[in-house]
Amino acid sequence: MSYVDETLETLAKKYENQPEFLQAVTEVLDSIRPVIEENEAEYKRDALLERLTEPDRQIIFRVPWIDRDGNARVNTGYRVQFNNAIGPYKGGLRLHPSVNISIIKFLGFEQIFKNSLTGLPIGGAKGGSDFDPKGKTDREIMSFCQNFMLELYKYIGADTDVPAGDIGTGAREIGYMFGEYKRIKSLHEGVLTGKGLSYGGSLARTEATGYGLLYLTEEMLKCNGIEVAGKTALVSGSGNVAIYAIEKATQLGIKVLTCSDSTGWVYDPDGIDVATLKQIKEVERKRLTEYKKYRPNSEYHEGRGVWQIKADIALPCATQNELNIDDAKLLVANGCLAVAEGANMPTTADAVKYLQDNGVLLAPAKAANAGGVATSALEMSQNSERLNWTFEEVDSKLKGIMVNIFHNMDDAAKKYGMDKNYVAGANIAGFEKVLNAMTAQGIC
Ligand code: NDP
Ligand code: 2IT
Repeated sequence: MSYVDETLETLAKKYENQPEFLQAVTEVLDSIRPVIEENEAEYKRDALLERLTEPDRQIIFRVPWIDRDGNARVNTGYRVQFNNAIGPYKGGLRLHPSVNISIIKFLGFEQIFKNSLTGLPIGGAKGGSDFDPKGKTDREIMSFCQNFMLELYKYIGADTDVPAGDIGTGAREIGYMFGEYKRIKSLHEGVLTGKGLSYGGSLARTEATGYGLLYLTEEMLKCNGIEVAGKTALVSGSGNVAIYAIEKATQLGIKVLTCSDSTGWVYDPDGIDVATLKQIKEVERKRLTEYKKYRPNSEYHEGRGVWQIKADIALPCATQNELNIDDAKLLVANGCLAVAEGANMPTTADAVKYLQDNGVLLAPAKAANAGGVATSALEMSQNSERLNWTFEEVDSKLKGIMVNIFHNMDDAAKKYGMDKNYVAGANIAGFEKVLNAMTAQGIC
C-alpha cells in the first residue's frame, strides 16, 4: 500500500468522528501523490504526512459569558494551531453553532496550503466557538468576545499566532476582542487582523476575499479564452465574502442573479443590488426576506436553491458542503462554465469530480478565497512598519497576488500532467513550499 493510502487509512480510523477534517485531508493527500511518490521512502521514514496532518496543538476552552438577563452561559472555544513552518500561525475565528473540532481542524488544515499559496510568510491555524451571534445584543456579543479573549490571549501574539474574522466574526467582534487583548497585555500590537481603520486595520481588508475571488476568476477565465464581462453568475451567502464578490463581479460587468442566507435565497433578474444588500446585512443585520421590499422585481424563496438558476459562473460563498452532487448536475445541465469557491470547501467531493469530469473549470477555495488572508498578511506588514497604505496600493497588491496564485496552480497542474485540474494544482503548489520549509527545519 502506498504511503498516502496508509496514512489516509490510519487517519480514517483515528478520526472517524471528524468527517470534515477527513474530507479536507483526503483531497489534499490524493492530490499530492505524485510529489510524495518522488521520494516516498524518505518521507515515510521522516513521518512527513503524519506530521503534516497532526496539528502542532489544539486548544479547547470554556467561555463563560453573561446574557441580557444576567444569566451565565457557557460555550466552547477552540484554537487549532496547525503548522507554522512558513510563518506565524494565521487564520480566522468562526462563531457559529455548528462549530466543533472537526470543522476547526478542516479549516486549519486548509489554511496551511492557502497561506502558502499567497506567497507570504504565514502558517496555518483556525479557531472559533459554537457561540451563536444571531439575535444577540451588542452587549452579549461584547461579553462573549471579552471572555473568549480572556483565555485565547495566552496563545496568540503578533509573531506567534494572528487570528482574524470568519463566519460570524466581523469588524465588531474583532474590535471587542482586540480591546480585551490590549487591556490584558497592555500591548497595542498586530495580534488580530480585520481591525477597524482607526486602530490598525488595513484598507481593502473588508473587500479582500470577495474582490480576490473575482480577480482569480477573471484570470482563470481569461486564460481559458473567456471574457467575464457580459456573463451571469450565481452567488450563495450574503455575508462578508458574498457581498464583496457581488460588488466586484458587478464592477467587472457580470450580472449576479442570486444570493442567500441560512433561511432562504433571492433571485433578482435585474442583478443583485449591492447597496440594498449592504443595508440589510451590514447595517440592519436582518434576514434576506427584506430584500423584496427594496427590489419588488425580485423573488424570495425559503430554503436552499440558488444552484438551480441558469448562469455562466457559480460562486459559493456561504459555508462547507453547500454545493452537492445534485447541484453540480443542475449547473452542468444549465451550461455553467466555472465554479470558483469563495467559501471554504463549499463543494462536496463527488460534486467536485462531477464538475471537473464535465469540463467545468473549478477554482478551489484555498486558491480562490486566499485574498482575505493575503490582505490580512498585508495588514500585518503595515502594523509592523507602523504605516497605512492607500486602498489602491493594497488592492493592486491583492490583484497581483491572486493572478500569481492562478498561475502557480495552473503551472503545477501542467507540470504533473493534470492540465486544468486546479484542485490538484493548488494542493501541489501550496504543499511544495510547506514541504520545503518542513524539510529544512528537521523533524519537529
Ligand atoms: P459571514 O458570517 O459574513 O457570512 C456567512 C454567510 O453564509 C451568511 O449569509 C450566512 O447566512 C451563510 N451561512 C453560514 N453558515 C451557513 C449554513 N450552515 N447554512 C446556510 N448558510 C450559511 O461569513 P463570511 O462571508 O466571512 O464567510 C463565508 C465563507 O467564506 C466561509 O466558508 C468562510 O470560512 C469563508 N472565508 C471567509 C473569509 C473572510 O475573510 N471572511 C476568507 C476566506 C474564506 P446567515 O447569516 O443566515 O447565517
Ligand atoms: O478562511 C480564511 O482564510 C479566513 N477566514 C481569513 C483568515 C485571515 O487570517 O484573514
